[in-house]
Amino acid sequence: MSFRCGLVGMPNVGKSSIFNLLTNQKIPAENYPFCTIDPNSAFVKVPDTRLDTLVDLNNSENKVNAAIEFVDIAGLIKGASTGEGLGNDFLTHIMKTDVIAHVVRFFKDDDIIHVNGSTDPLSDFRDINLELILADLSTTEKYLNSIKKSKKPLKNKNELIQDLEKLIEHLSSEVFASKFKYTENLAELTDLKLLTNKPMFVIANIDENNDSTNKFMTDNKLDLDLVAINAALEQEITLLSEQEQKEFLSDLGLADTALERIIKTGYKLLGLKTFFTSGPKESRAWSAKKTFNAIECSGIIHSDIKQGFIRAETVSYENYIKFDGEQGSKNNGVWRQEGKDYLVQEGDVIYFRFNI
Ligand SMILES: Nc1nc2c(ncn2[C@@H]2O[C@H](COP(=O)(O)OP(=O)(O)OP(=O)(O)O)[C@@H](O)[C@H]2O)c(=O)[nH]1
Ligand SMILES: [Mg+2]
Repeated sequence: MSFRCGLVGMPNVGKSSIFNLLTNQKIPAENYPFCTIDPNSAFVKVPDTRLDTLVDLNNSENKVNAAIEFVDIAGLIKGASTGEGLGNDFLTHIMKTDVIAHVVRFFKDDDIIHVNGSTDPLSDFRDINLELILADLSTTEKYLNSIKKSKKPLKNKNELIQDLEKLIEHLSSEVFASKFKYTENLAELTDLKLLTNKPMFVIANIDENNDSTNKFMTDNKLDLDLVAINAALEQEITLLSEQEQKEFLSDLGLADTALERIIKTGYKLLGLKTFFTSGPKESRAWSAKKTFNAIECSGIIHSDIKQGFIRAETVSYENYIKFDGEQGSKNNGVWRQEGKDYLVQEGDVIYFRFNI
């Protein structure tokens, strides 16, 4: 269960540079607006030191990290929802993502063209959000029309029409769909897909002298997460060893790399947890929805395991390490037998018993 994080924002704000930084790629990131046309995507391993420890402990032949996919999307400008700039292909690209990383330019550099002439994080941010809302408005209006015209007998048709009209009114007041109180009727509409229903966080592309992110958050009255990245600086330090990078970042008061901070935010917004499978052949980290029980987690590994599920033999990561693996955990009475309804905990090491 990997998730897809889309980098969305104005042209020339550093989306492709951040994409390169996160994914270790070298796609073009040049000083001209709309440098990116088709989206670029790449999978990145989710770093997890617990997995490294499991590999060492079991001498595993293979290590498989959980993965996250980043998609670098073309820049949007005011009017994009009606076809300005590169048109509204962006709708489809953003629609395919699970979480939106809204990249906002805070860095000042007169040499780097800004499509509006000058850097104004707040107004850039609002312009892009408005385009997303307008795109949703148009989607909802089309949807409403198709319901009105539909000859198919629909249960609760009148209520549905009223609910859609309320949603249109809400979007018209320039507020994200995620803030709308969905009725059961509307929540059931799996084919009404809206961009502003997706979880969003801000990536602030800052520089040494321009970290006005606190002011930005207060002025915006935002309850969104914000990850500040100095893309130019972090790109430079990728040449250093991992240890040197950590030291450099900690001197700046940052405990984690940009990638780690983004992954933490994504996991939080999407409500994800990690569990492990580990043995001499392979140690692997899996991501699952926080709400997933043992049988649902087993299905992430393979549908056969889910189908033939017998039980989950489970131990917490801390105990697994403390008692030196499976045998030690069994000897010390911390190796548990759990049924299909067991709510898997963050960091559990699991051995699924199944029968096919
Ligand atoms: N000074 C400075 N320049 C940066 C920074 N991040 C990116 N740039 C430069 O800004 C220009 C645009 O960067 P890109 O990463 O291509 O921007 P983009 O958002 O992908 O642009 P589009 O693909 O056109 O939408 C490039 O010349 C980058 O080198 C930064 O943090 N500081
Ligand atoms: Mg780009």
